[in-house]
Amino acid sequence: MNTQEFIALENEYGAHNYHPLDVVVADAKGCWVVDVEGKKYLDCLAAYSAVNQGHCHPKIKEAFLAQVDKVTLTSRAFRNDKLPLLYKKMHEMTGYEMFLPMNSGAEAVETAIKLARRWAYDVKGLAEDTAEIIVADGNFHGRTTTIVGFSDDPDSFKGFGPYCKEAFPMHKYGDLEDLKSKITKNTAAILVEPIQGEGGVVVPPAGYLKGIAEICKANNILFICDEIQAGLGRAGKLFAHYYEEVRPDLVIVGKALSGGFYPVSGVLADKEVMLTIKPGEHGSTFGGNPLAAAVAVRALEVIEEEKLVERSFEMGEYFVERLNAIGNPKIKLVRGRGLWIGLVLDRKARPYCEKLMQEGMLCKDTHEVIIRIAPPLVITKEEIDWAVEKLTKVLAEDL
Ligand code: IF1
Repeated sequence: MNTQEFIALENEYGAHNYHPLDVVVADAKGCWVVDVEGKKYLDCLAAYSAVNQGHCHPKIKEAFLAQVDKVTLTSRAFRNDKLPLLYKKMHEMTGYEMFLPMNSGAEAVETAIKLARRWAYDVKGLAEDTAEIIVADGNFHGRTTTIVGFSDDPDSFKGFGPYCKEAFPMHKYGDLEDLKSKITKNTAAILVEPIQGEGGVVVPPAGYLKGIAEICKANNILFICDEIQAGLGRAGKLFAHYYEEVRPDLVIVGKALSGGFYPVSGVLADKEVMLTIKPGEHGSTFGGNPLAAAVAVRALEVIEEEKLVERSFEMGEYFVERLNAIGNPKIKLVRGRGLWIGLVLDRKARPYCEKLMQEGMLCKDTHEVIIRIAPPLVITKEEIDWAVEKLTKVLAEDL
């Protein structure tokens, strides 16, 4: 079948909940994907940062295949011989006392919400059903009904209500004074992304995360940091909140935790918070299964062995420098951290993403005018040069 046939089949029988670029990927390795016609593309989205380690990483693949030969799923009704190793690895890499594994990012966010509420009732002493979790405008934390209920993007929330708005007061992202004004005696937690992805790679003003940590400490509130997309090297640090030397009470991880082989997510916290949830009170059939754990351990080891965090920082600086040097007035701003870059245009970005696709480079537009560039962290200088050449050429056109 060719590209058009695959697209026709998908449009006929698949739900229309996405508007993808019309490239049908059949093969991928490292930073490159190949479509069904055999055309190669540089992947500058990296599956929304799930393949930070590069597509089909050979070491993760080896761990995946070895585990498939042993046991893939036990459920948590029994123990397995891989999950403890993931717990240990998470602890050693991050310093948090405990980890609670789930599958998708949204599930991990839900888990953090439940942990924060339970902590608020059992430890902080709030009255049952009164806990408030402050969120930010422009947030993106997933697609479950609770989570879309505190989104301010109509595409996310409209037509899926009713919601419990009072439980999630919203403050202006980056504005500590506004945040303070939203705190009440019932505030249990503050939930933010350290950098907003869907918002268009929005880096908050310096001191914002530090300010949140101080406000949380002063008011006995939990700081929840959603590192699902920003974390595990994407932003040039293991976690994006390291830029401000804060230690959130809960850190949510996902995406690159499995290098794209398998959905693996979870929440990091210390015992005071984690042990508030008791046996039988939370879980998931697939969460913490041996295949997920084996893949996640190897995915984390690859980040360390290949120094992907440091690479992201260095290559990100180089990429931004080269983008700034393009000097095309259509580029209003280049922003981001590490290999997570938003190219803000003075016009609609989608036609440029489509043209880039024709040139062999895959990027995703967001918020109309922003081209999001987030390649696998294994990208080389030569590949960045190649990408800049394509961007220079395409942006010279009036689309
Ligand atoms: C889609 C964005 C990226 C996330 C943060 C939780 C989740 C996500 C910070 C939920 C998911 C995705 C999913 C995606 C598009 C996407 C995205 F543009 F919306 F913001 F990556 F840039 N927290 N992000 O970014 O994780 O349940 O999806 O595993 O296609 O909807 P999930």
